[in-house]
Amino acid sequence: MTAGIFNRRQVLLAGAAALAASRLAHAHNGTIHVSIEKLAFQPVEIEARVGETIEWTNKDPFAHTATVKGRWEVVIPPGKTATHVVETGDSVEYYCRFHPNMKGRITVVS
Ligand SMILES: [Cu+2]
Repeated sequence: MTAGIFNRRQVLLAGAAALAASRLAHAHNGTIHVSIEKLAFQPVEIEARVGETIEWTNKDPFAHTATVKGRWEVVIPPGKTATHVVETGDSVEYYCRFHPNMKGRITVVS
């Protein structure tokens, strides 16, 4: 009987985890993590609040950027992290200046 309840809880937890994973990435402790690997931002789309920090981790052996033309640019050296604090008006698409096919999107939510 106890085992049955435990199993049901496991199933519920697995379901909740799957649901969470399917939604847009969201902040933990005010920092949103985006990894860069094999010439791609992961996740591609993030939601952020003004004042939260986006932290990119570059797992590739060469530099990337997160660039919003005419606004800001973050250079992320190979194997390193770099951050940007979300500002009003940061609902933008960004790209890598060195690899313009690399694209990401930030949506500012309140
Ligand atoms: Cu790049």
